[in-house]
Amino acid sequence: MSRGIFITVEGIDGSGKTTQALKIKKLFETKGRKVTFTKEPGGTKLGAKIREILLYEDMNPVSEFLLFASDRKEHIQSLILPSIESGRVVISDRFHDSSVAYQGFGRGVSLEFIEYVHDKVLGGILPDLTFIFDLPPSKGLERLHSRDRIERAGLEFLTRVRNGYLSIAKTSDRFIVIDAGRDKESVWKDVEEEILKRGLIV
Ligand code: Z5A
Repeated sequence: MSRGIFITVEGIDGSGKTTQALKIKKLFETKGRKVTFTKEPGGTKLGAKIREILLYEDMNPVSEFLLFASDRKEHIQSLILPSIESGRVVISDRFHDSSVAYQGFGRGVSLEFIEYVHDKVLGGILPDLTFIFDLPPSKGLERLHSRDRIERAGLEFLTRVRNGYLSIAKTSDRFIVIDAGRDKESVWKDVEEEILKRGLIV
């Protein structure tokens, strides 16, 4: 059986990560791998309900983080771990690093608390590879026309989130920062090259 692989895509809203994640999925499928393509929030049935609350209700930043963590617990237990254990490639559009960047750096929730919950409550699972699609927030918002309350939080907030991503990118070699301000094909070239370079396709 092939080894399970866990890949996540991260970045501010409108960074183009979903577009690139779909290309990663296609690449692995072309090579005969079974892929679980999922997202946070909302990768499970319960998560879809949590997502509705998260995107449209105002709340305290700690409550917000704990709801993202509840969504993640369900996601890890019912989909991510079983898929990895059965040898699939799991591609998740957002995961733990979104909480660090948005709730931690963006909203000021204690980074130690976020890491504690991740390690002790959610089991501490981390991706093999995380692409951070880096883009100036003004460019991301232009692409999206601000659809929900998190996107509407504005430029200052998204700048903190972006800087948060760039700061955590220095902490582990699982992170790859990609300049997302270019056309889709140029971005994809870099993503594909990194996947091949890391020997994830055999
Ligand atoms: N959130 C959080 O705060 N904490 C957490 O722990 C987690 C999440 C897990 C989820 O929103 C929200 O939850 C998110 C963070 C927060 N903030 N907000 N809002 P979502 O799931 O609804 O959306 P999103 O994750 O932010 O992604 P998105 O809005 O779908 O955008 P994207 O994935 O970055 O981009 P895209 O869908 O690939 O592309 C967006 C548009 O740009 C589309 O029209 C593309 O055709 C276009 N595009 C893509 N690439 C390019 C390039 N290279 N050039 C030009 N145009 C492009």
